[in-house]
Amino acid sequence: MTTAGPHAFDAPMTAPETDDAERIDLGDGAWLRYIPSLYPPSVADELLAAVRDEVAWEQLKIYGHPEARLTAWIGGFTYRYSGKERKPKPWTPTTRLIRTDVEARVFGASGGQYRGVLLNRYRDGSDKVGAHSDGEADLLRDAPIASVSLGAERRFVLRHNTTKEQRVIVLGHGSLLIMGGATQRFWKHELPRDAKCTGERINLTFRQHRETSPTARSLWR
Ligand SMILES: O=C(O)CCC(=O)C(=O)O
Repeated sequence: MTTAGPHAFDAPMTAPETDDAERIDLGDGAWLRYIPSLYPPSVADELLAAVRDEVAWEQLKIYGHPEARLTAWIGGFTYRYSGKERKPKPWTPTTRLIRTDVEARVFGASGGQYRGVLLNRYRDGSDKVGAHSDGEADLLRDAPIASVSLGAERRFVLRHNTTKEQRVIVLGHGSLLIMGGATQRFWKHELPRDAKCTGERINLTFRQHRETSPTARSLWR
């Protein structure tokens, strides 16, 4: 496999190099950082309850079938993915607070920003998201995607597009997973069903969009 060369929209390789981050090198310029405790359990409990209450959840239909989870898109612009156009909802106090913490961990002093977050709410283990990559044209290529988990532990499965190599990470309450570099180009990820899981989980996935994107607006914040 070849590593794709530089690209006009390539993002800098940004990742927190801290002691509490588990570094996972996926090869070909793809990498993960897993921080098990961005938030201690008591704080994560409060954030889970607040996000659940503040956010206007929707159950979208794909090709006429309801998705097996609830979602929300928060940000300053319309997000196009999976053939859908998603109008944004405004930031809530708690999603804004989490965004600030995540930006500090991911970008540090470089001052990078996330201008949108896709939220997923898995009511129990029968909710899931199928294998996909977050590779929409409007996303800044190779920019770090930061995923905060609140609530029940779930298995997050990555599978390489050609070799089919598989990596599994158990995403814990209050954790932060960063997918960076070429991860979205060479790997797909999914959150499979888990018949044993009875608890609820909320996930916030922060993405960076191209400022030049036709869908980007000046209402970032
Ligand atoms: O819930 C998760 O951890 C995965 C969410 C996800 O894959 C996505 O929003 O693209």
